[in-house]
Amino acid sequence: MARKKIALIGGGQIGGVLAQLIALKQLGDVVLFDVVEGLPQGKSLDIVEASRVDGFDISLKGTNDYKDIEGADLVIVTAGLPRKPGMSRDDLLVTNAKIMNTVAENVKMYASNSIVIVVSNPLDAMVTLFKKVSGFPTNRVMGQAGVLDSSRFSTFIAWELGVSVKDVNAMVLGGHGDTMVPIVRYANVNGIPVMELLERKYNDKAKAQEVMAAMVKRTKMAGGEVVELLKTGSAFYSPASSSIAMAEAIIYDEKRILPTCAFLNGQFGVEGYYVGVPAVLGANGIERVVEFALDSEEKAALDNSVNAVKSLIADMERLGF
Ligand code: TXD
Repeated sequence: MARKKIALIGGGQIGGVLAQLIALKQLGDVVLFDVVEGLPQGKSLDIVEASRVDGFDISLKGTNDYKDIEGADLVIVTAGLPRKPGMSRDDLLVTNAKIMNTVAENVKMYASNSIVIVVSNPLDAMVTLFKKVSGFPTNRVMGQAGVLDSSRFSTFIAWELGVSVKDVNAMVLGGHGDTMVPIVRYANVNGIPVMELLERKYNDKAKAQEVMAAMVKRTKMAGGEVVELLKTGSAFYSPASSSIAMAEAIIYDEKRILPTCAFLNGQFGVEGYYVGVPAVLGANGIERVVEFALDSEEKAALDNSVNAVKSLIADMERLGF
């Protein structure tokens, strides 16, 4: 069986880690594209020179020429500027929209049958723009945000409860901004509700709620927390790992239910917008969106997040994209 061809558009921090993870997992052959001369070539060479040590056989090619992505099965887009301290994701809108426009045109030209995972910020707007410019069907264009936001939430829960993070299931829905919606009601440790475990730990319902509220808040601000520490850019290891989880679900046709920035056609009461929701990922990309009943508080939080996405898209359209 021929190996999959994976094109990474953007050879910066996330792009480099993506290339290395794909190599280590032998997920497919990699073409790493960037506009900066030498950067993708240098990173590819550096990674491949560890192939004997790590024991992988895939091919890695760094390039500044879109032609090299020809026929890619999967494309992961991280091209665009990251945040600096004090910036919101939305501050990146104009610059990254220009970049995404070019990226989408070229992916359409050279890899018109590919499945695309967009990672660049502001995420919900960049996925929407990619879909619009490429004209690809909605099952083949998705965004990565929820896998990372959910992993952050799960990590904080595991630390708080002193349990393995492998046993924590927690999901974050909505847009990839400060209005994101961590779903507390269904957060569990091997099926046991996290709220029950917190109440038992503190023997105090109010205290348990306070601790959960702090974890929810930290989850929403987690990207900014890393930006403030790094000062020169934003998170890149965890966004890369999260994108790879989605890529694996698609390449291996796993049918995993992952929180995905997906185009909604009425699901969750949303019509015609990209929003983070649980979706089945498999060989056809987004195979279906998984709906479930939200309580009134969750519904209000999701509506609020959807409104933030809508105003971001309206801003982008006003700017001519
Ligand atoms: O979970 C998520 N979705 C995210 C998203 C979590 C963290 C960061 N996220 C966003 O991903 C971040 O806000 C940025 O918009 C992207 C990429 O973040 P990264 O940390 O990798 O940024 P870098 O290191 O600046 O890399 C971006 C690369 C850089 O090498 C540029 O030269 C390149 O993008 N670039 C381009 N590549 C291709 N085509 C064009 N036009 C282009 N312009 C710049």
